[in-house]
Amino acid sequence: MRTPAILAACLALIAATLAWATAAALTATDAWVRVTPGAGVAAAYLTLHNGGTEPVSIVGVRSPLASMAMIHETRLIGTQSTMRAREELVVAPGATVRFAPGGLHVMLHDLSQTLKAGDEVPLVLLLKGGATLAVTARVRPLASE
Ligand SMILES: [Cu+2]
Repeated sequence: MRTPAILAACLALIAATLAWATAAALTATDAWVRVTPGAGVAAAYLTLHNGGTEPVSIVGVRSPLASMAMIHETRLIGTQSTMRAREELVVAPGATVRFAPGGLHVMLHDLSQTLKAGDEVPLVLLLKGGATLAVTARVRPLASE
């Protein structure tokens, strides 16, 4: 009975192809980091574009320079600015999602080194299905918007 083995191999191949397709469809540009001196945390911003025909879900972020990284969203509730974690961020086919001060950002906690303008911060976006997208963000001076 060889069919199950062949079927399993086919499914594995399809899964691998889907994961690759997902990663290739999502592109990240304009990645940068704003540091607050002495805070031990920093916010990273970037622009995501889904050039594919399927939604792409981002389910996590990692950085070798931070012990913890997560997607946050800043919202104004009344006059109070609050941040909350986004467990999953879906980028629709053809959509562009812009992370920017006052909105979506990647929060970097417990930085392992002091960041200064011009430094590069590697980020890895974890996509649903197991694919990843590596991005390099450059540190900009504090006054940047
Ligand atoms: Cu935050």
